[in-house]
This record gives sequence, C-alpha cells and structure tokens, in this order.
Amino acid sequence: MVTPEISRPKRSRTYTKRIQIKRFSHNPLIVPDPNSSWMKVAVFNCGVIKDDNDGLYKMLFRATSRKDHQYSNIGLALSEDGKNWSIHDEPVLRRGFNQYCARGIEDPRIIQWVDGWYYVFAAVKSATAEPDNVRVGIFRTKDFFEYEWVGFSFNRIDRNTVVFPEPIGNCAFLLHRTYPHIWISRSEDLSLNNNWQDGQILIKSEELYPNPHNEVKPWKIGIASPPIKTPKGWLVLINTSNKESRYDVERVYSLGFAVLDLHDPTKVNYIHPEPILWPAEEYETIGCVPNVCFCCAAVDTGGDDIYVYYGGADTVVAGGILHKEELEGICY
Ligand code: BMA
Repeated sequence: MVTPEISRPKRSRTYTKRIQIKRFSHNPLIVPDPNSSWMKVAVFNCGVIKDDNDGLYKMLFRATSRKDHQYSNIGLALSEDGKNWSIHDEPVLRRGFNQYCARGIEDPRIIQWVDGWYYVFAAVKSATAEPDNVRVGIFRTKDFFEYEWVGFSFNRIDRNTVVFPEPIGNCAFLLHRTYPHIWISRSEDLSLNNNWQDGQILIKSEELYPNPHNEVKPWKIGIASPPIKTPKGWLVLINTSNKESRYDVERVYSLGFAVLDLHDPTKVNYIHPEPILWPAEEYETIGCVPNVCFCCAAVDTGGDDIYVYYGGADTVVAGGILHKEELEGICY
C-alpha cells in the first residue's frame, strides 16, 4: 500500500477545537509500579463502567511487566468518583486463563448486558499466535473478580470489538473492524456467543478527520468505547491511526467520534470533522509507544458529563471529561 503523504504538499490546518476532551488535572490516573511483578512497565488501555448496583466506577486495565508488551494481564481499579482510583493488588484476569489467552489479554471493553452480567471484550493471544495475530475473546463476570469464558466474537484475527449495551429491535449489534474500517454485524442470539450476521462497513477510515499537519486521512480506525445512548443517537468514540505500523515513528493515535441512529445503528447520522483528543501532554507523547491516546471507555456519569479513559503512550492510564453541553445539537 502506497502512503499518500509522499506526493502531498505539507499544509497546516487549524482545528476549531470546538469540542474537546478536558484532561483531568491530576492525570495520569494510574502509572506503572516498578516494585510490582505484573504492572512494572506499562498500565494502559482500560474498560470502565459505572456499576448500577453499588454506584462504583470499575476499571479493568491492561498491565505488563515486559518491555515488548507481550503477556498482558488485566488489573482492576475501583473509584467512587471516576477520578481517584484504588488498584486491586493482583490481576483479576490472567494470561493463561485458558488456551486462547496463553500469551496475554489486552484492551478490555466492558458493557453491562440485559441478562445482568458484565461482558468484557478483549484481544486475546494464544500460544501459537504470531505477536499480532489476536482474536477478540468475550468473558463475563458478575463481580469483576471471577470470570467465565463466553467465546470469540469471530474466530479470526480481529481486535477493537464491542457490542451495544442493549438489544436494538430484538437484535444484539456488534461493532468490529476489518481493516481499515469499522464494521457492524447483528445477531438474534442474545447470548452474545457467535452467529454474527449481515456484516457491513459502518464507517470508512477516510470518513474521519485528516491529520492537521498534512491533511492525510487516517490509515485505520477502530471503535474506542462501547456506544453511549443519548437522546438523539448512539455516541461512539473512534480511535484513529495515521499509519499502518506501530513501528512508524510518525504514527499518531488520536480520538474522534460519530453518532449512529438510535433505532437503526447501521445508519450513521454524524461524523465529527475534527479530533476531540490529540497527544499533547508528556504522558501521551513520551513513553513505551510515543504519541498515543488510545481509548477503550467512555462513561455517562448520569449528570452533565461523560468521562473518557484512555492509555497514554501505551504506558499510563489517563482520563478526561467530555461535557454534554458541547455536544448540544449533535446528540444532546
Ligand atoms: C493498537 C493496539 C493497542 C495499542 C495501540 C497504540 O493497534 O495495539 O493495544 O494501544 O495500537 O499503540
């Protein structure tokens, strides 16, 4: 694949920054612990949910003690306010949970489903997998300490997958990726275990905003957070990457969003023309993988705000606030 930048004149676009995630002032929220056996090098991409049962924010985060980021385990952190977190001292989902996770579990996304279980969608690596040959494994839990294996979303290479947190028209809808676009599939089987059908491209990578420095459209996009239900549609945050390879020093991971129809989520009603989060702080631009804001969670606080959580430079957990007021006219 030829990268289009080469022949393009360098231009500089100034974004209006009309809608921006306001970083928490005490970022990063969680950092690696040099004395830990399991979170020594990096603690980053996380799923978060506000538990209706006890009102607590619950975070599952990816952690590794290896410089190559292999063999990730999943840790648990709890918070009363979504801003200050206490970390449970042991991983709650460990690599080796079953044969499909022998080489690690990564990038969890969480939803609470209609059957009362919390479902976790995560990239899993089996013993025989090449480093990047991941599949999406689905786990479920009631208490965030004990987990059951549900199955794979698809039995093929994939990541960046999650379902809508409720059935729509008696179907479960799955957002996933086939390079380089976001896809949507549906299933009448509400057990969330396979049978995903009618797959179609939902949003193409070139529909997202261009890089502000050279106008180049994203190389690939993927669903970031599970969809949030708003009065005027499903709000979905989207991770965008300007480069194919993680080893490319010019790669930047930033965050955008779109709004899908409330009753027919295969219909895209709005795609925001600008990023709402772009690596700028030191904990985003410097680290194991520089220039990365990679989001797996957005939580409706039930008040005026949406809290957004992301990995900074594949090294720390950070977060920020998206004020619903800023989305007025778009989905509020
Ligand atoms: C993606 C995944 C994420 C990672 C991100 C930024 O492709 O590998 O786990 O956080 O790249 O490096």
